[in-house]
Amino acid sequence: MSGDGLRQRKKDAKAKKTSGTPATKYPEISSIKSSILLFIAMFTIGFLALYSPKVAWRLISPYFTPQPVWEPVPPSRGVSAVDFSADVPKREATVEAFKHAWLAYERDAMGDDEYHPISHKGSNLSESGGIGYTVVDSIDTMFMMHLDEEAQRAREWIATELSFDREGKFNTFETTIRVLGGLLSAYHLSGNDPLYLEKAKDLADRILPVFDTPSGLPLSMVNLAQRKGISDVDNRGFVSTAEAATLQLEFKYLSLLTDEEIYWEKAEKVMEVIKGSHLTTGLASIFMNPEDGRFVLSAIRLGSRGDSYYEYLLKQYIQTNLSEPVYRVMYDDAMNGVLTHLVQKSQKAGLTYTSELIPERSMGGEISWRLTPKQDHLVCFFGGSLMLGAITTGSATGKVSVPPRADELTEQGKRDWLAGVELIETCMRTHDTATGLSPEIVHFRIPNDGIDGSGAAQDWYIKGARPGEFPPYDARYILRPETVESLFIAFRLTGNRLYRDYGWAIFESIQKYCRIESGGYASVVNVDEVPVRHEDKMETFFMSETLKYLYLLFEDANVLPLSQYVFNTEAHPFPIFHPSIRTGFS
Ligand code: DMJ
Repeated sequence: MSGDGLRQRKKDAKAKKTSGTPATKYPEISSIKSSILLFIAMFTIGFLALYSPKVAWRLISPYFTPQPVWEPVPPSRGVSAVDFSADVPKREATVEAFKHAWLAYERDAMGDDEYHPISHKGSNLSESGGIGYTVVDSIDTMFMMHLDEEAQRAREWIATELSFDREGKFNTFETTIRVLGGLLSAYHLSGNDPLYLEKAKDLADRILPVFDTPSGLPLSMVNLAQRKGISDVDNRGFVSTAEAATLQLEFKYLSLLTDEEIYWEKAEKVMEVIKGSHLTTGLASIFMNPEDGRFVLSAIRLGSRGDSYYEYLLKQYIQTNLSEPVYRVMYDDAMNGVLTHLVQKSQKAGLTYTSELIPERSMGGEISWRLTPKQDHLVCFFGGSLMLGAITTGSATGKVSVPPRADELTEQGKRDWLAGVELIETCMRTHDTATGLSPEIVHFRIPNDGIDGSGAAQDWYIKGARPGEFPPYDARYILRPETVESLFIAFRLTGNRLYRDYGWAIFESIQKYCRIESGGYASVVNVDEVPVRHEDKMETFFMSETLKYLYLLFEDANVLPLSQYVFNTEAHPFPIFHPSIRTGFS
């Protein structure tokens, strides 16, 4: 240490000796003061405990209730956090898998909406011909994977064969997220090839009439040739909440690209109607009535028909660069409702999972809600979504670290982040099956559920699975992407190698049990049975989502960064933008 440094230390020590506060100068006075303060505090708490025990407990409980420890990510198995560069061999393995799927489809069923890899056949959603369901859903994955020749052939088909002048009942939501979303993303990633925007506009114009209802909520189906909305008679004309509220990213981006406000207005109106329906708990039932714009008494869940409603609340806020606070309010309300009412802990291992609320009407007409410990595979998008939400609406400081530090998040942000991390762990536990694939639906054990303990050794089980009988619907794996979607987000937000390891394990299981030797991939009917039995179908989201998220998990994180892109619910990335003229409703 230099002489100057030593002199400074001596000065500091002297200053400390002489500059104490009055209390430290006269310790006896200080201790009398402390005693008086302690007495007043004890007296106040004693008084409150007698007359208002709740208030007293609120004051003292933080000192007695253990506070959750901030552990932002689960520990990597023996490996510390890694950098974000590509894991090239694993990334390239996903490209090979994509080619195995695509080339078989192209060989057997080019242009058909869906592919059946075992019978080597294609099929269409309507008898009047395909609408490019598989081709359009896959093309942006080809751009990302630099499969230029495949992308060129897909473009050729779109240019020469694709027509939306098709009679038949097409699902409004599926057509929007897969085909409109795919075209818009292809437009952006191709460097604005006008073909894709032209097709996107043609399709959107055919879909628009679905919004012409008394409330502005869309009808579930559309006849693209007639440009006419069609009621879903199977569901009494109701539209599911996820379907109504998962069109907005696509229509708003189209509005930006074409400078035509009609797309924006129609999509945003839906959100205004939902907000106006007064969701006191922030939770949304899974059906709404397009006639009056109200919620219909029906289940509340994060699974089918509910899932992407919650996803798009957050993503609409992100899409317009956090410039529309109404979505932040709606999202935060929804998360408060979900975390309070739906998120549960399992009995033995304390796994975080989500339940469903099922309405029941008594003979006297009174309604009560039954909590059911059922979790769809679809819910597994929610772990990553919660983490993304935590650093977005739960950020206390604006920009947060990777992974975020406790002091960078609000209390709600910390709550959501931890729940997201835990939910991903739970989803990974549902992969603890004979195939390493997770089932379509799991149930968690609750007291008095009447389940034979030997049939459910772990905290969750597949309902209705009986030895010797055909597997129930719940036991299937249909090539869904939700868990790997969450792993991709979690890796980008933490840099934790564990998430890549998890993703690789799932990819290996898919390779082992879903890959069809002659080409393509198929669903398995029971994830807990080896050798597997296949179902002859390769869902379009396998190439558009599952393989894309796996590819991006192993790709350099500078590619499509989450700070610049928002992924639609079918994994089609759109750039984040700042809207110049429109403002959200309030
Ligand atoms: C996809 O079509 C979309 O992610 C949708 O939101 C629901 N899930 C399927 C894939 O599982």
